[in-house]
Amino acid sequence: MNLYSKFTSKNKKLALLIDPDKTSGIEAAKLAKNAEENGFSFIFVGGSLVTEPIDKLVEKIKLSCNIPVILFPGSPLQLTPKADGLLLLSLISGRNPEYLIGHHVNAAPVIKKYKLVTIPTGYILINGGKVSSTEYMSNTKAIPVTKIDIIKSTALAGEMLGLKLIYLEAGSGAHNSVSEEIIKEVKKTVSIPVIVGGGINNTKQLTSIFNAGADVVVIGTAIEKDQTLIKKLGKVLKNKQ
Ligand code: 1GP
Repeated sequence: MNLYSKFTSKNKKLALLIDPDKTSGIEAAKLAKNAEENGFSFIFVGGSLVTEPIDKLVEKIKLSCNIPVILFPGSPLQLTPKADGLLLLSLISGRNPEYLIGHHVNAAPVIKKYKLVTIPTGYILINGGKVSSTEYMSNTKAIPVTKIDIIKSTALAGEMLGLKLIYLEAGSGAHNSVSEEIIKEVKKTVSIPVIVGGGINNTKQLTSIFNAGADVVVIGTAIEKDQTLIKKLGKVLKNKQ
């Protein structure tokens, strides 16, 4: 099965996000194993600002689990051939050319050399109730939650441009996760899989986000704070299959 088909499969999917600056290699390996045992489909690795080398971290995660380890990079410095693939993010909610195509030009030869499987992803930042690291680091604005037509058109334009996934991002540690209404509307608008992340802290939120139509849900901060959440989130996932 190729990597992209793991995103397009009908079943609901959970991804654990590991930020290399917040989690050591040993800890990341333990979390990844736990996530796999509880039905998670992917481990995403990345962050807005990563100062630790990610090679060794990815290597350690790979030794502890068999689910795909996918780079979710905040910058072209966060690349390693050790990963199974890469979400090649284009920040289509923003108007900063560096995050739309500039960094990609720098990264492309390295990605080719590393033979990384890439999945072109339309990354849409939606206001999560506070200024997110993504917003600050990318020097772009998040789309206001009330501008649902703009969010839908952005996702549709991404699909028409040939992007293969839409990622609705409220920002890591967001006060408000992406609303059910936004997820429902985007799902009605595009036919590619929709990933949702940012500020998801509990099973109730996860259930409503899955019910709204999210194909993949990404959780990082809440699990960093409470690892017992992995099992609880896994149970929600099981009930959805
Ligand atoms: C951030 O969507 C991810 O890019 C996950 O967010 O850390 O808030 O779970 P959290």
